[in-house]
This record gives sequence, structure tokens and C-alpha cells, in this order.
Amino acid sequence: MFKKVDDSIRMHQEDEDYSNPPEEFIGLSDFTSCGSDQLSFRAGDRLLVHTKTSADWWWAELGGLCGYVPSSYLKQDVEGSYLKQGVEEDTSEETSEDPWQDEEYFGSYGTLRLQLEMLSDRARTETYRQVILTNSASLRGKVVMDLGCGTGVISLFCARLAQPKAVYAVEASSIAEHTETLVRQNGCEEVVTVFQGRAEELELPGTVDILISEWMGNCLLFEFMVESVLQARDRWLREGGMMWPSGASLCLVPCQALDYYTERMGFWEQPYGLDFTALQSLAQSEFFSRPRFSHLLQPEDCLATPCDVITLDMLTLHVTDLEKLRGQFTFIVEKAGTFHGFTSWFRVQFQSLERDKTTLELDTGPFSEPTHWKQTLFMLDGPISLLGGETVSGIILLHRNPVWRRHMTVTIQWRISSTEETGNCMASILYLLGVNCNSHYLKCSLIPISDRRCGMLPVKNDSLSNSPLFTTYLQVYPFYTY
Ligand code: GJV
Repeated sequence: MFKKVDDSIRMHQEDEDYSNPPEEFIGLSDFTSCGSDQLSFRAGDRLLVHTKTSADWWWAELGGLCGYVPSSYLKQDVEGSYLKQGVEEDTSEETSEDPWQDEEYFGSYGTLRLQLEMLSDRARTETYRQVILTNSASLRGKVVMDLGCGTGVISLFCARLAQPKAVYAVEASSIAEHTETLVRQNGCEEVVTVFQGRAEELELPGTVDILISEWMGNCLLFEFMVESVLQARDRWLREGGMMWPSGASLCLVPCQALDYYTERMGFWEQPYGLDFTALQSLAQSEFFSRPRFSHLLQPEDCLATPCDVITLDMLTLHVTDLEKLRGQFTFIVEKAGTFHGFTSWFRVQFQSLERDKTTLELDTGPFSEPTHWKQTLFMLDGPISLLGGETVSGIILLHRNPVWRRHMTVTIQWRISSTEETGNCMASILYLLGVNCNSHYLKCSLIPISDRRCGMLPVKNDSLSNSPLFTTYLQVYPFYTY
């Protein structure tokens, strides 16, 4: 049932004939090989693809060397082939596609559906209200920027609960047309100014003292709105100014997900007294190879104490840091249970403007009031029994998509160790934890757009050397929208 990815590739490769002429592709970003059968290349390199072995891995040549390369890292050399044919420079849709997908992105935020979802998330909205309320004295006379203000709720809290000098409410979607009206109807037009447009193109009268934004997506970073926030910070936040949130972290826990597992996998055991187990491997790849967004993890399904795997300081974080983020974890299993997967979520902190006051926090985890983000579940291929005292340790990698800038790939590489001989360490199955999530940035259902965005990213077996490692390969799934 568990198939080793690289073996299946190798088998295919042997069957291949080379009768088709190779196609030229260009590297979209650097790729470092993780084994002798892979080929490293740099962004901009021209590779000859001999065989499209699978959707994810292609057999290619560069500088006389051959090896497997991830297809998602390559783009067709449209320009080169056009020029070869003597056609003028390429202006096809292919190259004019927006890697930020702003039209779709801002289009979706122009609807009340998403605005309602965010506004009616009590834990979220109330945290921002509390931040402003508890800092109201220090906000007096300050200039605030509310980036991605939507309907303007945070700006209105500022104007109503504190006495800022000015609030710049910045919103790129068409909802901004209504925000102006709401500002007026709530009598805040003297203080709040709405700027309709992308924050990146904003022109302001001067710098701001506080930059407030609700930019967090699923697994903290999806949507990568954080890049807009960091750019606005570098351009408009005065020296010594405050960022809200001031800090953020991604949290992880190994967990049980018995109901979800039974619903999607167990079902095929004996529906209506029939044996449908032949569909189980299909079910597994269809249901478990992508993360499950909007999972509500029950506290009792946590197999260990959750931990922060990645933490970000919003004052010092650079846009370039977002390309690759890496975290480590060691979980000690607290009670025996079935390990079905990992669940992740985020926390953000709001440091007080006054030194001695406490930092407020929005925690979207299973031990806090549920939010509209809920949590994200990454299922294993199959359940594993764990005993109390065993450890689950490994690394998590967030790799931002080199082309589709609002997306990223999540890879979790892990192993189980125990003091006793439980057999877990000896398992020779290669688990494929398909945990990509080029996701769902619009907080909605998933439809693939194009195969071109599929791929696989191999992960190096670094940092974990002793016992057998459950190597995790990562499916880079198509991009989703609704
Ligand atoms: N400039 C202006 N408005 C923006 C920008 C930008 N660069 N990026 C996002 N928004 N927490 N993941 C707006 C977007 O239109 C929406 O109304 C809001 O910010 C997103 C807030 C929630 N998303 C999130």
C-alpha cells in the first residue's frame, strides 16, 4: 500500500524510450539535489527535459549531466522557442499571468461573504478591539495605519476607543467604497481616511507610529499578505514605531484524527456488507495528500504538548526570510494513542505600547476559542500506534512557491524514537506525508487550476541521523481557488 516514490520513478524511467526530442525548460528557482539521481540547477538555467517521468519528476540534462528535477521548478522556454521560429517577442497569457493573482485575490475580498466571515469571528475581532482599548491612552495623538482594513472595523475601533491624530485605512478591494460610508456613518471621518488601493502603491502625507494589520492566513503565512505589511513597515513606519501584531508563531502537534480517518478510509472496509477496500489507496491519496484546512482539533486528540515551531518578530523580519522557513520539534507522547497526523495553527502577539503592560495574544489553537481559521491537519498515510514516553521529532519546512507568490509548500519530516523496543523505529515503510498546501488562500473550497503547478519537492534527510527516518516527500499540489 505504501509506495516508495523514488522506486516508482526509477521503474518508469527504465521503461522510457528517448524517441521524442528533448524540450527546453528554464529553472524558475534554484534547486539543490537531494541524492545522486537528482540534478541541481539555478534559476535561469536552461535544461533539456528528456522524459516527463511523472507529473512531478522529470529526467533532464544540464551541462552534460542528467538527473531528476522537480517539474514545478521549471517553466517552458516560450520566448526562446518563439525566437527560434523568428516570431516576435512573446506576449502570451502564460507570461502575463500575475504571480500574485491580485485580481482573484482582491476580487474575493470585495465580497461580503469573506468580510462577514472575518467580522463574525469574535475571538479575532475582539482581540484587536482589546488591543486598542488597553492601549488607548498611549494611542492618543498617534498616527495609525490599518493595512487591509476591509470594512474598517479596526480603524473605527481606533477612532472610537482612543484619540489618535489620524488613522489611514488602506484597502485594495472594492469593499473600500463602502468603508468610506461606514466611516462617515459612524462619525469618524475627521480621523479616519480611507485609501483605496494596494498598500505597495500608497502615498501618505508622512510616516506612521503604529502599523496594525490582520494579515494572517492558514498556517500563518498563506496569502503572503505579510509581504505587503513588511513593505509598508519599511516605507511608512517611523523609527521606533510599533507593529501589531508584534510577533507571530506557527504551532504544531502530533494528533489523533480518528473520526476523519474513519469517515474517509474506514468507510471502504465494509459498506453495506461489501468489500470496497480496493478503493482505500485511492481514498488515501485523494483525501490525505493535501492538508485539511478548517479542521477543528479536539484538545483530547493532542498526543503531546503543542509547540511553536517557527517564530517571527514583525519588527525585524525581512521579506527574503519568507522564502524558506525551517523549524524543529521534539514531542514527548503523553498518553498512548493513534498517531494520524500533525495539526498546525498560529498565535500572534500584540506588545503593549507601555513597557509594563501585558502583551495580548490571539491563539487560534485547540485550547482557545475557535476562530474562522480553525486548524490545519496534515494526515499521515496510515495510522501509527504510539506509546506514552515515545518521542516524535523532526523538522518542518515552509517553502514559498517560487512562482505563485501567495502560496507555499509545507514539508514535515519526522521520526519516532522510544526507549523500549516498540517496533516503531524499525518500521521500514516509507511514509509519504503529502503535506503540500498550495492552498486555499481565499478561505474556501478547492479546485485545481492547472497541472503546471504540480510538482514534488524532495527533502534532504538532514539533521536527523540516528534511527530510521520517515522520509517525507512533499506533494506540491495544484493551486486552488474557488
Ligand atoms: N493592500 C491593500 N489591501 C490589502 C493588501 C494590500 N497589499 N493585501 C490584502 N489586503 N488575514 N489573510 C486586504 C484584502 O483586500 C482584505 O480586505 C484584507 O486586506 C485581508 C484581511 C484578512 N486576510 C488575512
